[in-house]
Amino acid sequence: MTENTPRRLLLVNGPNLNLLGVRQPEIYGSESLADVVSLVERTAAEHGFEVRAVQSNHEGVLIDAIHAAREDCAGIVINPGGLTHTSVVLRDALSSVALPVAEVHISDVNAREEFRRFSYVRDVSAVHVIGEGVPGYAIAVSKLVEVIAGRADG
Ligand code: CA2
Repeated sequence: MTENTPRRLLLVNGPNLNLLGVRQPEIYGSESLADVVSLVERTAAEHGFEVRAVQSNHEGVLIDAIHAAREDCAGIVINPGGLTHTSVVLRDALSSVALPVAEVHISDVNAREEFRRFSYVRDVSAVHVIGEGVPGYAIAVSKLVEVIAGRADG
């Protein structure tokens, strides 16, 4: 990490994750999106980072936020929701900004329907946290900060 490394992370939550805590608690738990943002902010703060959080049901909004992160963020924590399994566009956005990415899934996507096993984001992400519930976002932040520190030292 150099003195020029921005002390900010982008948190991206994709389509339908605004419904966290409201629907399907048996799969996604009872914590809300606000709880996720608060957890990520607290964890990032422990490492000296602030957070810009975006959730959208619109792919283009997510892509604009990822492009903007190039200017002032050191890394991206993303739960792309269902776009994980469908979106070349989202993958291209992540790979174009060349920031370290942590891919998070609340549920164990490998233990659900077959179509959830494939991720367009997997091989453009340095960190993967899958099936750890909402606490997985905190794990992702800590691992991403390690990657950021390691990159800038190299
Ligand atoms: O497990 C995850 O975090 C997912 O990324 C969630 C996506 C799903 O399409 C992925 O396969 C795995 C779905 C997000 C929808 O979230 C909801 C939350 C509460 C109620 C309804 C949907």
